[in-house]
Amino acid sequence: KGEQAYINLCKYILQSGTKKEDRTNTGTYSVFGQQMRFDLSEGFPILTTKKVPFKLVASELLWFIKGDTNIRYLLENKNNIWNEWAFEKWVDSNEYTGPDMTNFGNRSQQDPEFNKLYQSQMDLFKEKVLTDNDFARKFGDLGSVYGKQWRQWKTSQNETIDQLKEVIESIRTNPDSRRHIVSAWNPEDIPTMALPPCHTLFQFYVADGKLSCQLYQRSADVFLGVPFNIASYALLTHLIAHECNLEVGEFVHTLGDAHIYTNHIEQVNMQLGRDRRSLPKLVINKEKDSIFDFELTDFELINYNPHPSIKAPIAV
Ligand code: DHF
Ligand code: TMP
Repeated sequence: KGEQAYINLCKYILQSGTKKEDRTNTGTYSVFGQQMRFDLSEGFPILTTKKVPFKLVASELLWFIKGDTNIRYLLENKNNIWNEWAFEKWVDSNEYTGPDMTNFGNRSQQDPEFNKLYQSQMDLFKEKVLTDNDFARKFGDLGSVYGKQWRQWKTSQNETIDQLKEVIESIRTNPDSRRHIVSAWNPEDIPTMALPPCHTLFQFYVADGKLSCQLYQRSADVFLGVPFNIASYALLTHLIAHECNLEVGEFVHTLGDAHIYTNHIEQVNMQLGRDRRSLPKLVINKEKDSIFDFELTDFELINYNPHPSIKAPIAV
């Protein structure tokens, strides 16, 4: 349970995972079908064996909740976690006239000269997304990703479905329902997405006055993505419980392809050598109740004293 489940998963993948090639040409150790459980009443389940940047988790979640799919909002909040996938669309387009950026993810890790070029193009890209509205509209947008599907799922009748609003309404009015589901997986829209959704579908469950959430994540970068995903869905569950006057129950994290990239192994081993610490508490501004009104300053983690962060390259 809890962070120990995460640690056990890492050990299990390193010991028993299949060596498996992947889309990014990085290589992984991978297992299929795993589940971790986090009791949210025991404290906020952010990892303590490495520092996870909570503010970045929170601004990404607020971005989903707003229904936004453009990285401009993230950049305005100094959040760079989605840059590569927007940048890729730009450098692959015929409007891009700079140096060749083919395969920039791998090359920037292997070739220091290229990395300098890449960093300067990335800085230029960020500047343009932040200051040029037309450019941002064209290249800052990741397509019909999470925010779009959660808030404005397009129907065949050209109407939209606000899945997030509806699920909150159904939790409030019909807590026993077994249909509290939000899906980001929209087969028709997959071709328009910079990255098909990794956190694919989630379901809420109410029992004994407590709200639980289960996520099905089809693909899980266990070192970089998963610590964010755990904290993000824990935060989402807290916010919805707050709005629905429920206590928090469990976050159940179910993983499809759960993998550790071969260039993260050293980092994972370092993390496995550390002891767990006590969990922080999440404090939410009591004056607000709608999930759609929250801002970054409305929640805070107290007593989060993790081991230092551990850097690792992300597979693009
Ligand atoms: N691709 C891959 N290969 N793995 C991912 O986890 C992933 N996640 C995405 C988009 N594409 C992805 C969105 N979420 C980081 C964390 C989550 C995330 C993207 C990136 C990340 O790099 N985290 C660093 C700190 C980043 C920072 O401080 O700016 C970390 O050490 O946790
Ligand atoms: P894929 O589309 O080929 O599965 O690649 C997506 C990669 O990103 C994969 O390593 C999983 C990882 N990922 C997460 O772990 N969590 C996330 O939230 C996101 C967006 C991606």
